[in-house]
Amino acid sequence: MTQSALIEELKTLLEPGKVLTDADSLITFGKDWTKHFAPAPLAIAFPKSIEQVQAIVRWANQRQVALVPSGGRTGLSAGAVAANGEVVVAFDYMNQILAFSAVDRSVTCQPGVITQQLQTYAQEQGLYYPVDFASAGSSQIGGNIGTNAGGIKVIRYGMTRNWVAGLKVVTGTGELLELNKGLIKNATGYDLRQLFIGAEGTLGFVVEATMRLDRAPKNLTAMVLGAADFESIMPVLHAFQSKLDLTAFEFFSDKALSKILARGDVPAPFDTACPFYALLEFEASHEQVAEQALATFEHCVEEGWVLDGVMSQSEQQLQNLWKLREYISETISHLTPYKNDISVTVCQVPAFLADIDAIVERHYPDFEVLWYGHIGDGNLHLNILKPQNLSKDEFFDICAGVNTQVFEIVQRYNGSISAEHGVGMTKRDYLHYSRSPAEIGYMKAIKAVFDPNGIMNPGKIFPL
Ligand code: 2HG
Ligand code: ZN
Repeated sequence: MTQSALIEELKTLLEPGKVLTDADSLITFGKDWTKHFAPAPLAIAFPKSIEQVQAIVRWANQRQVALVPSGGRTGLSAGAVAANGEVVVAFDYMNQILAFSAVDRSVTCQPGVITQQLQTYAQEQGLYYPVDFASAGSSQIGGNIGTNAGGIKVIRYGMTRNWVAGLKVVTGTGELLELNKGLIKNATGYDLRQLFIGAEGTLGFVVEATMRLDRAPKNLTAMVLGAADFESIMPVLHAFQSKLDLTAFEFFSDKALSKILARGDVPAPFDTACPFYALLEFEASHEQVAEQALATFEHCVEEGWVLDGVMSQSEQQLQNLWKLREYISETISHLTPYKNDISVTVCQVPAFLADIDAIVERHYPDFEVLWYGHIGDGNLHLNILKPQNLSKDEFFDICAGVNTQVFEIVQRYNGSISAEHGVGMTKRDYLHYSRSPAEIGYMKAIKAVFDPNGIMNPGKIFPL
């Protein structure tokens, strides 16, 4: 069948105008925030109902057409990139909040609901959706579930997985499954819901999700602390965690901070220059909590771990302190960073970071390296910036070599090659550094059960 005949057939499954093939749409909807792969989809399909999603999947099986799910396309691992003539299934028209239960503290959403839309909706009900990250204004719930998104509050609230009470999914055969149906307690064998969370659309499409909400936090307060050296950050974490329930514990290097300050629109936290900074957050629900935080800060200064610090006194100051950390990724995006999103257990972080730093310094002394991330969860973002004298391709080729060395260290520490961004295409060749051959074998067997014809996001997680 010709490509145009396929497109005409696809159009009959959807409402008029809901299949796009113009060059702009193919580029826009064919890629995410990664820069490694050129988008080349066949068409973009916009279903408006579960039935239409099922019809697309059945048709794709019949015609052996690969499908790529598309949410807010903010991914950083090319999990939503269509580079091989696939049909992109975009959920922009399935973007409604369908139901709310105050008693269950749950919201039922279509997959195209923007993360921030869910956060705002929760707030309007006096509740809280705690999964949060810089791209929450664009990313969609379906994509958050597909990648098991993490972000800045994981230390307290966990990842997206913790907040999914029920899922409706269309499997790779077009079958609709209702998984867990919002239950808290359900001991009836395999929890298939969990398989679809973090599956990056390789098993099927998430077409509806019931998300849990939490009580709203009271008087969130942030501190930014300047650490004497990297080793000091872990005792600081330990000191604060033994006194307070932290809602975040992030870090960034002086180099990362200098990029933020160069923007000119974010105030410096204080004047003292420090090699690393920690940003921590807690609920100052009453006076004693803030006093406890200040006493712990003083203890950290006396120990020589912390050189300077600041605590937010207003909502505006809280936001400004968060900008120091949350704006980093976007601020450096034009510098073509080579990204790594790696994790180890928290206690191993200092030795792990030192080992990676040594490798990069020894072999790639000309590369500018920025460290930041969710250090309270053991999740580090290693960003290497492209030197001006290298082309994008030359730079990424060299970085592939760095990757192997970094991932050997990750493997030695029993860490993860992707803490929160997913495997997608950028890390599929390295999966064996984090998962054993036996595990990968079982993973592939699971995919074959839900997607026997291999039409669901092929080439993601595993090589084609
Ligand atoms: C963050 O924590 C995001 O800011 C992006 O996960 C990380 O830019 C990155 O490498
Ligand atoms: Zn992150």
